[in-house]
Amino acid sequence: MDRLKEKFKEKATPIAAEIKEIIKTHGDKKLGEITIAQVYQGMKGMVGMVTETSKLDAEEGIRFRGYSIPELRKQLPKAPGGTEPLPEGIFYLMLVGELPTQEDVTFITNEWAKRSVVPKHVFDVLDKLPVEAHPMTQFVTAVMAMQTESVFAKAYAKGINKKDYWEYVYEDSMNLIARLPRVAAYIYRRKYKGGAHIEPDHKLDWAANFAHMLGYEEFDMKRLMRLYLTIHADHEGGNVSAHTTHLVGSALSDPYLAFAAGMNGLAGPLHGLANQEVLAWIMDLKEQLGGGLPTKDQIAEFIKKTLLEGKVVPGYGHAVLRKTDPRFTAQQDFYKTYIGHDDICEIVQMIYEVAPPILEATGKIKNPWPNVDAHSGALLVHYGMYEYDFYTVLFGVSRALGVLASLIWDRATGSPIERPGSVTTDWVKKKIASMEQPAKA
Ligand code: AMX
Repeated sequence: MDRLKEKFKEKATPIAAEIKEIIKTHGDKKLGEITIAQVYQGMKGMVGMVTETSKLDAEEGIRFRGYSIPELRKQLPKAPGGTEPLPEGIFYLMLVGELPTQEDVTFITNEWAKRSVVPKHVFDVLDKLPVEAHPMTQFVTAVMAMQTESVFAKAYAKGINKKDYWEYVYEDSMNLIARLPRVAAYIYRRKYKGGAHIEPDHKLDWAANFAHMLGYEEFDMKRLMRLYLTIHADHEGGNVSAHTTHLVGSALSDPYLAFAAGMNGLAGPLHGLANQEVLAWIMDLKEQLGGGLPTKDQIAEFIKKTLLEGKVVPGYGHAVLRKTDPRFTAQQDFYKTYIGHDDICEIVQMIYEVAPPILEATGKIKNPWPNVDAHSGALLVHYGMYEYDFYTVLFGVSRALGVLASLIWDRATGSPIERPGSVTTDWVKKKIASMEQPAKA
């Protein structure tokens, strides 16, 4: 058993026993009430699952195992000469529940390098897809093609003891995370760089090697990639990609199947595809105004026009957050610290000043503040990655860290198949009538 797996086992075994005890002793205690609005409107605010890796606060934003993003930018281990955290560190933190040492992250970097070989048939499958296929379609297809490698699926077919599930899910998750940058870079180079692929450089950390395989050798892009892959990793359990991975995994579908399902959700414009939508929206704004830097008044008019057309302003709003997303703030800080001036990033700052009061004035948008996607594309464009329909793949590579760490926890704690109840409108109407009866009597 490798040292990370050993450490996880040490942590998870007593917690799994504790959870069993909590269910036995306190299982009938109530955590809240369910309203009709929640049932019809996406179950917002309804506690429905346990996710150990991170917890979202509506006002403060995300905390990973209790640590905020500013804390993690300071406290997680860095690459030599680096200033941003290594994503290996946030994976360790989410999986183990403790801040890693430099040695812990080096172990993960080496482990992922060892596990990173992608079977040839995956590239063959990608090569058969039309190059125009959306990068997320290609990404999910590649993950599905890699499912042939699932050690969980093979072991399950032979027959395994329930208590050992997590070990195989750990192996699949580590292999999958190790291979995703290679697959994503292959898609990028195939689609936008005429198929001129770049071999991995295993002397580099996971994020820097990813930047290298994408074709970006500058120190600054590697630094951005480390931050990007850290802050997109997890956002508690109820978001579409995390919840889908958890749900599909609950049927004991292996990590490849579960993660691919989650990625299909990330590919939706209200979720992870919003980062591409933001850039498309800004480019459209620039084009309609004849290029150059727009004024704040022009931006305000463009926002109002978007709303009048019945479209969403991408990068703004959130199902849980009610303040500026700290992932937005971290990227804004990166811009101010390392870039200083860039036209697209300046437009992002101007939108941040102009959009919230306009969105608030609609009276219906619950959160008028920017989310993570409002800033990410502008930084990527600054370093030369103009192909914005690729951005969600970067998000997906990062999201693997959180949802797969959670999947390992699900299997280690004996989380069962998920099966919430559903009702019909007829049922709801009858329920309302029965609730109103005593009041009328
Ligand atoms: N622009 C225009 N309208 C918006 C809006 C926005 N940015 N955000 C919310 N609204 C609208 C909703 O569409 C809804 O309209 P309706 O009543 O006519 O159906 C109304 O305001 C109330 O919505 P809400 O309760 O405030 O939000 P929600 O929980 O239903 O949805 C979200 C949350 C993120 C999908 C929504 O804010 C949105 O569509 N934002 C733009 C897309 C985006 O940036 N998504 C990325 C989110 C982060 C991520 O997952 N990566």
